[in-house]
Amino acid sequence: MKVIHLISDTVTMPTESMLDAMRNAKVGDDVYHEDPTVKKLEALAAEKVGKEAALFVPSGTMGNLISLLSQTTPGDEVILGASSHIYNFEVGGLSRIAGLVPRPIDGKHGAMLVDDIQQAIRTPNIHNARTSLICVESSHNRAGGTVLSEAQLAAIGQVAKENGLVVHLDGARIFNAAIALGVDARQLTRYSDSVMFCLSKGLSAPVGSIVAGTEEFISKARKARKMLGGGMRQVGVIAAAGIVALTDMIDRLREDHEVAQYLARGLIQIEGISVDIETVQTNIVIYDVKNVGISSKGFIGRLRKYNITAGQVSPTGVRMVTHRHISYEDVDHVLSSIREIVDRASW
Ligand code: TLP
Repeated sequence: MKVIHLISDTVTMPTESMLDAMRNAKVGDDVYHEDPTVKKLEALAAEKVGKEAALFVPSGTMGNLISLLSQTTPGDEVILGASSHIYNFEVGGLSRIAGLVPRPIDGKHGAMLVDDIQQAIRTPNIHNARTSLICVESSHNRAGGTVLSEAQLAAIGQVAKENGLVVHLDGARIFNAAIALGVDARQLTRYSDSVMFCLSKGLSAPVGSIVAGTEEFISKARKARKMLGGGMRQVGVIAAAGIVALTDMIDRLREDHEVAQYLARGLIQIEGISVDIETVQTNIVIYDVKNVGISSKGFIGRLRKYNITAGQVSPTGVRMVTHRHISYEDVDHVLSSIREIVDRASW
C-alpha cells in the first residue's frame, strides 16, 4: 500500500526528465572546475536568484555553514532567529565549526523585528564580540512555512547596511516564498549578500543545494566547501537533475501550496486539532493536537498505522509538508484517518 509521506518535501523522487538528464550528463572533475554540467547549473542558479555567482553543494546544511564560514571571522557574533534552522537543526555547526557566537532573537511567524535586531547589534567595546552577520530564513520552516515580505527583507538589509553587517538568507525554500508572494525570487534575494537554497526539497532533485553571492564570496565558499569535504568529482550526474529542477519545477510549487491549504482547511474542521491558518502560506502545515488528548509522538505513531508519515515539532505539535507526490485524494485519506484517530482518542 502507498505510504503518504508528509514528513517532508525532501522525500520527492527525481522526475523522468531528471533521470534522462542524469544519464546523459557531460561530466568532468568539478574540484578542478571542469564539470560542464555543474558550471551550467551554477550559472543558471546564480541567474535565478540575481547573484554574480553560485556554487553547487551537497546539502542545505553544508550550504549554510559554508556561507557562515565565508562571511565571518571566528569569534564574531551572528544575529539569527531563535527558531531558525541554522540555530536549531544544523548540529551547532555555526559554533563548533565556524567558531561563531549565536545571538538568537524571538520573532513572530519566524520574522525578527528590526528593532530587536538593532538592539542586538553589539557596540564596539573591549568586552564585546563583533556582530558581523544577520541570518534570515524564508520560507520559515518551524514557523510553518511563513514568508518574509519584500518590505521586511528590505528593512533588515537596511539595518545591516547602516551597521556594516552582512546578511545571509537561508532560502532553503525561497521559490516557495516567491510563489506565495507572487514575486520573482530575485526580489527577495536582493537584500542579502549570500543566499542558500535547496534543489532537493519541493523542486524534486535527488541531492543538492546552491549558495550564491558575489564572485568574491563564491571563491571563498569554494574553498570552505573543499575544507568540509564537499568538493565532489564527476558530480554533473547530480547537477543535471538540478538544472531540470530550476527549469521545470519552480512554477508547480504553487500546486503544493494549494494542497497545503486544502489540508489545513480540512484540519480546522476536526475537533481537537488547532491550526493557525495565518501561518499556512506555502507547503508546510503545522498544527497542535493538545486537545485530542494524545502527544504528537502518539499521534504520529497512530498515523503510521494508516500509512501516513508526519513530523513532530513539539510535544503536541505536528508538521505535514506537501509536495509533488501528494494529491487531493491523499489529503482526503489523511483527513479521514485523522478523524478516526481523534474519535478513538476520545473514547
Ligand atoms: N529542513 C529539513 C529537515 O531539517 C527537517 C526539512 O525536512 O524541512 N534550512 C531550512 C530552512 C531547512 O528547512 C532545511 C532542511 C535546511 C536548511 C537544511 O537542508 P538539508 O536537509 O539539505 O541539509
